[in-house]
Amino acid sequence: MSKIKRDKWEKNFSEWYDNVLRTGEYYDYGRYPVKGMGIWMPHGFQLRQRIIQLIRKVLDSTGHEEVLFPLLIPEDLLRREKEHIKGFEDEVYWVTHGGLDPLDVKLALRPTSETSITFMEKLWIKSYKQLPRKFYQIVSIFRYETKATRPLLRLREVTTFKEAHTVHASYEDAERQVHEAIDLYKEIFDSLGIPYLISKRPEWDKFAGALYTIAFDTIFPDGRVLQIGTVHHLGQNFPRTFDFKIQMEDESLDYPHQTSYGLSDRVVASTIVVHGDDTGTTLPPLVAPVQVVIIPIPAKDEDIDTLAYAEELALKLKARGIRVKVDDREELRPGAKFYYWEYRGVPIRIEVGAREVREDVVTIVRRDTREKMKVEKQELDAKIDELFREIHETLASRAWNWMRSKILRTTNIEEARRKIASERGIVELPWCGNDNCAFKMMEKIDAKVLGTPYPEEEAKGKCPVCGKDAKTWIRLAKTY
Ligand code: P5A
Ligand code: ZN
Repeated sequence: MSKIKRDKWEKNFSEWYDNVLRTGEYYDYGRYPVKGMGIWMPHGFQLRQRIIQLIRKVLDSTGHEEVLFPLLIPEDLLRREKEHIKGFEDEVYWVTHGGLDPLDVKLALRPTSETSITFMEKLWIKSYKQLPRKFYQIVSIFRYETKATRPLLRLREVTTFKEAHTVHASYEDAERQVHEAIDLYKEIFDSLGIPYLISKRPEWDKFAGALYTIAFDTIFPDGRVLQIGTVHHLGQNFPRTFDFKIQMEDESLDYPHQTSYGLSDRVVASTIVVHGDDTGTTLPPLVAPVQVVIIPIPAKDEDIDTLAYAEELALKLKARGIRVKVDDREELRPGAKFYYWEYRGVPIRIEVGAREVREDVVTIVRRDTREKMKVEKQELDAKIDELFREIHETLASRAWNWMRSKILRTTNIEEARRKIASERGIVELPWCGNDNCAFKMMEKIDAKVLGTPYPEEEAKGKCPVCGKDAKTWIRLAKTY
């Protein structure tokens, strides 16, 4: 049924990715003279903007309050929580001068904002009666990443960092917030048709300063795993080091509990990538900057004005709030226009030629399946609504099926090793819960531990390293 090819997408992903970002005018990377930093180009910027809108809508409607903190964090604040700074020490950019004067206190470009936000929360929040409180901001953060940088995937300036920070009177309430955050992230990823696997990260890979970390991962076409979002239970760690105490219900003074959770440019990248194919991508209609493109095919018969017909259609669609564009460029042939909009992921193309005008119909081509259909003009509105829904469903289920096909459950370490070596993806093995067994698996399979399924999932069988009864599954993969 599908005329979609995904050979380059799957076998030559790296090249495919760079090509789509550039040809589709999403993100210009590798040419600006600072490593790890790129430029959002107009089309990419529009997509990013719509994804931000979606994130805002989800957070605003669940009691999150948007704020905006300074970019700079004084050194002593950033250093207070010892585990936190240990985790970020190598990644911080420092501002050391104002003009020619050396600064008394070095200032960090925020790598994340737990410290600056906790500092202010202490001034704002005095009592359990003010809790819970949920803040978020969408800002640039800076991390001097030492692993190989990749456009949108590993940046040194993360420009679309959505960070949420919440405060609670009890451990349990913070844990409830972790669950809410997971549900909200599911909603966001589902709205974008991005498939995910949720794992509790192992102790040695949790966020610096957290009690535990729950992560969302997706699988990229090359079989490598990308972490696309994380939710952390921070416990009382930051309040303790900031001496941030509040009045509790039983009149005592105690430290509140926190959570934080974050998304980044990786969400925009994943939206482009998971719905990709050999001639670009299909963007989910919800966030596609252009949802319908109309291409007039010049008619030989001079009495027939395909452009006027196209513009009339566009006006009607626009009036219904649809993001529509008529490609009336004279210098490009229709074929070149098709190609141009395919890279930009436009979900629906309408072709208008002499026949369409004469018969009062339109020809519609779905970007996700390339299926072509003829529709009566007066049925166009209903057809577009139906197609938007169908395209979203088709994209999401294709992406989920593809990801599921890359996950292998096995009790055999050698089989897991072969699978990772030949096509990567994710392997799941029974695990006794002992860290040393996990390290052995990493070594033998030559992959990284992602963690254990969340919510917890019991595994039957034996740990293939020590032979003891397995408690749960453990996931391993090659990661970005
Ligand atoms: C949660 C928000 C935090 O920083 N503090 C505030 C917490 N968590 S995190 O896991 O370190 O980052 C959140 C998500 O951001 C993405 N990410 C990146 N994206 C692109 N380039 C980077 N260099 C980068 N670093 C982190 C990941 O998706 C991560 O889950
Ligand atoms: Zn074991």
